[in-house]
Amino acid sequence: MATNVLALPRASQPTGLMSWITTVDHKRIGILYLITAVIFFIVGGIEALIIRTQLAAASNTLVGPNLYNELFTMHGTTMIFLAVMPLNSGFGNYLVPLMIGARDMAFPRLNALGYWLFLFGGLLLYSSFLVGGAPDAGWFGYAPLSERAYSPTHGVDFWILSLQLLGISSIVGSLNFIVTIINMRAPGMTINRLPLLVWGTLVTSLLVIFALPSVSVAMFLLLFDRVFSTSFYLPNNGGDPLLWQHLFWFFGHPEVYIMIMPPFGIISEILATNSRKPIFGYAAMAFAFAGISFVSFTVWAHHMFAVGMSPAADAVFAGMSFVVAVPTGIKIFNWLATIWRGSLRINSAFLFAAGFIGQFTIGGLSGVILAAVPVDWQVTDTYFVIGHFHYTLFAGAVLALFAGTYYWFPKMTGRFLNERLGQLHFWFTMVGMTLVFLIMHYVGVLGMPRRIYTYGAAQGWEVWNFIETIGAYLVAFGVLFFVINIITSLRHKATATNDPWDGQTLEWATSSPPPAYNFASMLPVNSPRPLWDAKYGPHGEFASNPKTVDLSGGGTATVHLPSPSIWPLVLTIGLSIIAIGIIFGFDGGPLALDISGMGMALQSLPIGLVTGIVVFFIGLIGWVSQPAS
Ligand code: HEM
Ligand SMILES: [Cu+2]
Repeated sequence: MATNVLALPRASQPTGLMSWITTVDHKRIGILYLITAVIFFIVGGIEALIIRTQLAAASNTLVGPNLYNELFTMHGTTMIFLAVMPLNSGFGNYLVPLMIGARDMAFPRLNALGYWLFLFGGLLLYSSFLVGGAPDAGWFGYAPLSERAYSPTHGVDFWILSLQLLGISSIVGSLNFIVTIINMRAPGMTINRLPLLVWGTLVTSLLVIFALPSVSVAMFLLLFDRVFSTSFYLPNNGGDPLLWQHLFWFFGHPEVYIMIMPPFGIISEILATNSRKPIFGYAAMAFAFAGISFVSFTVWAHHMFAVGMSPAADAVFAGMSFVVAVPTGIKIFNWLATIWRGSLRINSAFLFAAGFIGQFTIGGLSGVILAAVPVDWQVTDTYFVIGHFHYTLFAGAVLALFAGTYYWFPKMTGRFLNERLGQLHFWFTMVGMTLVFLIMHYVGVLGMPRRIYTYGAAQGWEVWNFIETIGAYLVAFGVLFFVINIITSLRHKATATNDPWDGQTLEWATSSPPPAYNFASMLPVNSPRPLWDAKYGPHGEFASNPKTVDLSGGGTATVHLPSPSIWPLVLTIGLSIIAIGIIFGFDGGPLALDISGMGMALQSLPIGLVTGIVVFFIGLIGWVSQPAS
């Protein structure tokens, strides 16, 4: 990283909107990720509310079966790929370089590319609503349901191609995190001193690299089936639907850990600081991250017990699924031990983190129940499963991400979020989510299948569904308080100091918000808590008279920073046009130019695809010919 003292001339720096469009600053990119992902979270939440409103009464007619299929598919896809994963990327981008004492990510432009691909992937997915229908085959898109014959609109094509864009986004983001964490740490910040959020991000990035290609391949094969009439998954022509399921879940199971490990890291940071103790069992926590990720590659077929695998396969996948509980349990006990006898600061961040431990544990336990093959046979595809995974994803990932927002908002904006609104948000969320998701387990055991748009009064599910829907609205009110809180707090005066929570890690050693170059100087790093060591001494010797630390240089340092770039956006636009060109460029689609009269072997030219490739190469050439800084 360049540390020569050389500031860019002010005039060449874009300002206003342009400065955001061309930014390569990891903090700004992190904030773009966070804002965009919160908007998608709200959209996915509105879809959930429509689903829940439809199911509130028996034989309801608010939405019909087709729209219902689109709604749950879009809800699931949105929450996973457009809300939780990018929220993790947002926190990671903002915090990882600060926590390891770096000036930026290793590849700042690649970082911007990751954000633009995320935004355009999301927009592409949602544009399907406007042109003929959204995807409707569920978030795991089982073939042959997702084949052209059973899902004839372009919805699934949009789904495939936007997920490919999002996939590239995740891969480049993960490579960037891995290289940054391996190569850019401050002197003394060895692997066994990394803050746990950095550990969580590192492990998640490795999972993305190993798991995502599987689903990318699966989706290309499905695209070939749909666009070029191959038959990878069509049994009539010798294809195999189970191939899809294996390729999908080889990604799909690690995906749940991809979503949950950065939140594990967030929780660890918050509980330690707010208990005014070091995290309990640091090494065990780090090993548990590694253990969970390894085991997560050996359990994918627990999503497929009902397809009729051999008893031996069932037994192995069930056994390995039980094993996941061991490292996860280690984490839960270590979090409890961290709080134990701490001098607790009970604020919104702490409440959400503590709520996470309790609720996530319930999700983990129902997971162990589901791993028992005969139980799974009974409740597979019922609301029991929906209840289980919302306990891990909502009670897990989302609660932790709320906690992280309350905790790091002062660092990112210089402003505190309001505590009263925060606690209202917390209680509405806790009560609401328990009503929705706990009751789901019960109606599931009563036999209510997932993905049904209505049910008869004689089933006896109505009262439970009604209560669930009330719960969903409580959660929505909680989110409303959260959004109001963010908007009103941004209008208040900036009162946050560098280190409002007496933090342990380096992000609290610079100003709030940090200067563009993060740090003007660096602390020696001799433990996972370099800031505590600096304030209190390695053995707490200055505890009664802590030293103050400010590494920001008061905004006076001049540091050579990477120059802004428009090319990541251009490259993304090219890839998006390619995607649209593929969807509409074949089978006589509107973007297929008829050239049959020109006497060439080719009958039609996919002009969208060709245009996209041209734009993509313009972007690429611009990118490589712009100097790195
Ligand atoms: C207020 C919060 C939420 C509510 C009320 C809610 C409600 C629901 C309901 C009722 C279904 C079942 C639809 C059906 O099978 O007919 C569902 C499915 C699903 N939800 Fe949520 N959800 C919420 C938040 C989340 C979050 C945060 C995530 C992920 C991070 C998520 C991921 C999913 C997924 C993956 C499905 C499965 C979709 C499918 O079957 O293809 N949900 N949700
Ligand atoms: Cu799984």
